[in-house]
Amino acid sequence: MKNNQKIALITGVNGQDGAYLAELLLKKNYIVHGVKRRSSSINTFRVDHIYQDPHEKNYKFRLHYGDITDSSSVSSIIKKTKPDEIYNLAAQSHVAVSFEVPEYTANADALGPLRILEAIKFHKLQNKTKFYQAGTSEMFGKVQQTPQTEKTPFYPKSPYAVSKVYAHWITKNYRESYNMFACNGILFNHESPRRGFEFVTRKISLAVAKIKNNLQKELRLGNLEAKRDWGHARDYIEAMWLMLQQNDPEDYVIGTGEQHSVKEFLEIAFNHVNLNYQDYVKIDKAFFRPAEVETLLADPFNAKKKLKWSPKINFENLVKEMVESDLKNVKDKVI
Ligand code: NAP
Ligand code: G4F
Repeated sequence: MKNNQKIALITGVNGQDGAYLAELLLKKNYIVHGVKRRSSSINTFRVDHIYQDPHEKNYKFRLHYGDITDSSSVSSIIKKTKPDEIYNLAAQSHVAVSFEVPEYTANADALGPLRILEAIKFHKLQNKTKFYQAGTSEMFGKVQQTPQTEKTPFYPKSPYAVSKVYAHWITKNYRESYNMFACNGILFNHESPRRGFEFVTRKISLAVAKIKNNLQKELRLGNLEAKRDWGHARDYIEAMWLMLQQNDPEDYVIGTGEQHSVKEFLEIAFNHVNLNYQDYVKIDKAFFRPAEVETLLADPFNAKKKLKWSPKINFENLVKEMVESDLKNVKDKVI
């Protein structure tokens, strides 16, 4: 290991964002440690292409078993790796699921970041280790002002969002109490061909590919009127990294400043393969939530000004990239 080589630790490394971030950091010559949790089926498919033999001496990428609901594993991984930067991306990240497993969601999404912050303090790494917390626009919930900025008050509408509000404030509290370099990214929805299958965008892109290939007949969805500020995950992980490269730790809203409905996503996705979504989509009450977030729209002014960050991939290209990728997945029979 060279002296100037930075060490990063990513929790949730096999998630959509974790995999893109690991690639970005490796490209920037970091040594990257990732936390994977034990599962009865293999769950490292998004990072398999960068996997390295754990016996490799000059490794650049290494995975560790751990779980952010387990303080001892969090503490021992941080002690072992002594990272310059920790990106806490691990979470039970599905809003609808959080209504079904609220206590687990709080344990992972609220107390998980607390466990990491405590471990940094316990191992006296607060002058070395910078911390990124994966915050969310869901915290704005029943929006109190449009568009939403870093100053917009939170009004969370799900166990997921309430847990993330705790995570936001505990990160800020450790920054102010212990002078830690700790930042909250308040990220609006971001998608990609690596998005989990149960989120609405990926559910649509995969359905389009299957319907086009006569492998699926209809697509059952919930609220089509919901509006989101949708960007591309590849753009958003750049913003996470930029936050930790600044002189001072701050919280930033990250989004495109453009809003689209689920219906608009459907229109572009189905039109791309010359189909009309109205012929295939059925509304199913099972996909409505006990409480819905109707509208989210970012004002990423601070990120543009201070981080010099702006999104490169627009909504239409995002939708088309996801559909194209799933058409290929279906053709190659990898899904
Ligand atoms: P994702 O694809 O669902 O990935 C979440 C990752 O966390 C997965 O690798 C998962 O592991 C891991 N994980 C879950 N529970 C864990 C636990 N108890 N211990 C250790 N690891 C655990 O989510 P994403 O879209 O990449 O999002 C990354 C982060 O940003 C999340 O915190 C999410 O809440 C937040 N966020 C996402 C968005 C968005 O639009 N994507 C917007 C705002 C904020 P498995 O692979 O084993 O399941
Ligand atoms: O794709 P979604 O499940 O994303 P949601 O709830 O906005 O949450 C995502 O973005 C957050 C950032 O704001 C993240 F913090 C969070 O981790 C996650 O990544 O749903 C988007 C919209 C909702 O209004 C939902 O009600 O689509 C609507 N929808 C309609 N039918 C559906 C469906 N959502 C899902 N998942 N499945 C449906 O069948």
